[in-house]
Amino acid sequence: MVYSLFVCIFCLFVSANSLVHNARESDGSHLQKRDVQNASVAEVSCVTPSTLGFSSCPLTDNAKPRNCRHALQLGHNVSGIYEIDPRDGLGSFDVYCDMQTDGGGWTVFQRRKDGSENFNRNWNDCVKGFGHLYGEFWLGLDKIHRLATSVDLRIDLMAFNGETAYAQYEYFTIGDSRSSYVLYFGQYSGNAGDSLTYSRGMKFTTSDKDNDLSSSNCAASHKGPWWYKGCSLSFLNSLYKFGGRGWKHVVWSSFKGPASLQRVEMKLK
Ligand SMILES: [Ca+2]
Repeated sequence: MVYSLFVCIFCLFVSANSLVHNARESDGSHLQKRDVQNASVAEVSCVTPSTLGFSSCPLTDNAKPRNCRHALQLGHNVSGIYEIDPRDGLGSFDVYCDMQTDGGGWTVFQRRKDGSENFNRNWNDCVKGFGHLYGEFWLGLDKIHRLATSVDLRIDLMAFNGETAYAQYEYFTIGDSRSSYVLYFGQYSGNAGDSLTYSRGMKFTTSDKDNDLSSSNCAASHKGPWWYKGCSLSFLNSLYKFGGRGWKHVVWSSFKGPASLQRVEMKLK
């Protein structure tokens, strides 16, 4: 009798808690729905980390950030992998967001840091992307095209002696596949020197697709795909080698001449 009574009280306790929990859930979804209905544009500011915590925010498709800058505006200020949707009807994908450098909000599309990934890839690999977002990677020309819509390009560089520098370009844009991802951007700023303006207006070249202005294939001779003219002053997709020197290595010539670099990140905001 006493045992039954105890079980019954326990059941009531669980049921009551469950009701409260369900009420909270339906409140939450109701609020979310109302927010979606009231939104004047196709984006919804979901519950931010400052109110309920990062993981408690169930993102609808419309609430996915458009890019890392948008993710930062939504309150996500920790560097890491985020699912973004550029709202171009082509769907969402994962990117690495740098939320520290220069105010954060940078969508990283290339990283070299330890030589673990082979960057001397063919055209299809460069279009689709390769590598790991926490390690070395190339996001892929199709995705870079979707993100590079007259935004700032920042290139962070570190030499093997630990010295750092950066180059930044405004209005960074690359064309689509029909243009062979032609490269456009505006003014340079920074302290690494300008090793990219030489490549302005150039198409992307890989060892199996020669779009450069040289009689040879610059990607083949410099061991890495890039926006070559005839050929280049920067080789950020070429061979990674500690102590390496020469124009077949990870080089930004106005920073350390032909000396191979220890770390590179290319990012957009
Ligand atoms: Ca050529």
